[in-house]
Amino acid sequence: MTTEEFRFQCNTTLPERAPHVAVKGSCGCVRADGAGCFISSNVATTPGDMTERGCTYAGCRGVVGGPVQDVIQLTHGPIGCAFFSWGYRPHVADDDFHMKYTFVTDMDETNIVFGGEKKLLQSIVEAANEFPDAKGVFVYNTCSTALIGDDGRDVAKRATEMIGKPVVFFECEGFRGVSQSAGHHIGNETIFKELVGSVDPEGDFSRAINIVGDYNIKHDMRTFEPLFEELGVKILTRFTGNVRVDQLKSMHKAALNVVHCARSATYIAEMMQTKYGTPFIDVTLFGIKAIAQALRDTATFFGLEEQAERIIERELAKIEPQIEYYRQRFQGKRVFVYQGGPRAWHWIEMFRELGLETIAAATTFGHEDDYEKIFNRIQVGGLVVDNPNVPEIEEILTQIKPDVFVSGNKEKYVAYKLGVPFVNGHTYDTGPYAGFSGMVRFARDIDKAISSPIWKLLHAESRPAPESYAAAAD
Ligand code: CFM
Repeated sequence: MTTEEFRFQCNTTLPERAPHVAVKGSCGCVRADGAGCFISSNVATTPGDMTERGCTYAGCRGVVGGPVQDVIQLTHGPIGCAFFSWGYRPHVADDDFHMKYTFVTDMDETNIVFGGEKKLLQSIVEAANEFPDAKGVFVYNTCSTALIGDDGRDVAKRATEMIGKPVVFFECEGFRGVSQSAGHHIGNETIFKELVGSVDPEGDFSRAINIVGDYNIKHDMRTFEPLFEELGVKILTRFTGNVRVDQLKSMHKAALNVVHCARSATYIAEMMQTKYGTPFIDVTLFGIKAIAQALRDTATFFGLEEQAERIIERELAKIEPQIEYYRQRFQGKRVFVYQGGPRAWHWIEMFRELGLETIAAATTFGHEDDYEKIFNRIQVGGLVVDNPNVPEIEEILTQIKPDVFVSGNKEKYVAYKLGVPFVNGHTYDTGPYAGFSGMVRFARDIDKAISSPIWKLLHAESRPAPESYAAAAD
């Protein structure tokens, strides 16, 4: 079945889903650049829709605040909020403090009736005493504590004085936005207001950059940071992969912000530009052309073009033969990619470089600018879906039959049950996938998924025996 002929059967009772599904070129204009294509996005989920979205708290605690390695990450709310945001997205820091511990005020019925402020203050002090090496406390508000009106900001102020370390309160209660995307925004604003610029170290920062919007999933940073350093720039701060809280405080000293995840972190780059005049550039650190361009753009800013070309040439020579091997193997293979936001459009380019064709692309919480890029990059006839629910994902997998599905933990088992080769593009089962070396690893994992003999066996079970078998049996 081609994507143009495809219609979701599962949505007959949910007509609100129709504006969230589009096929590039279906209006007949067939513009290769996708300009004019439109899909409804970043709006509230329809009640009854089995969405896979996360909440505002998830975006703030899990994505932006969570990776900061040397602070206590404290959830002010019921224990479930803390448990389900713990370790789901691996924050790979040099020491794995956050994989070992999670902190929560554990609000129960009595606290909800009588208020949780006292419990919050006690929890902050107790945690700070138990873990004296921690350099501060990040407190995340949840739906329940916001609804009862706990004044967490005031508690944080008092606690800061008591423990002598920054206590940062994030007003990221789950219901505030339509998805985790609002939590990214709140995380950016809070860190900017509470921490950035609070210390002013001396030194030469004329060649200092911040890597903004990378979260060091399975050590992604190891693939590209040495290349930036080799250019001759100094990486001052990361926002927020493997970062220490003191590094966030001084990130305003950098000469340039290099922004990778445009969805989750452009906010802070824009705020720094307004307040401190720090320019920023948008880059993509996935894919061969993109990482080369990221190095070139950074180099151009500092006048280091020659070094950039040398590094790019060397790295390309290392990986090209391997990429070519996979390109041969991937001929004619089709991908369905479903990521949270930018990775969907980052990776359409990456797949193209590997000789794979993207037949369907979806995001959980992408905004209009993400979809513009998806429409621009996907081929004419490509299916684009905003915030797909599980029945929709099942239909795409069973009807359009991609050769490989690239998505996250939530979709992994749906794919396996349906016998579809799968690669975990969110938290990576192996990885890292960024940079030049990550591209080879990504290709290897896609190849392993597609070529695994398990799929043939699995489909053989469910299919009627081929005629030749029947003939042999006669
Ligand atoms: Fe940015 Fe991310 Fe993403 Fe994101 Fe995420 Fe992620 Fe993602 Mo999973 S910050 S928007 S909220 S690139 S956790 S590292 S993979 S959905 S596309």
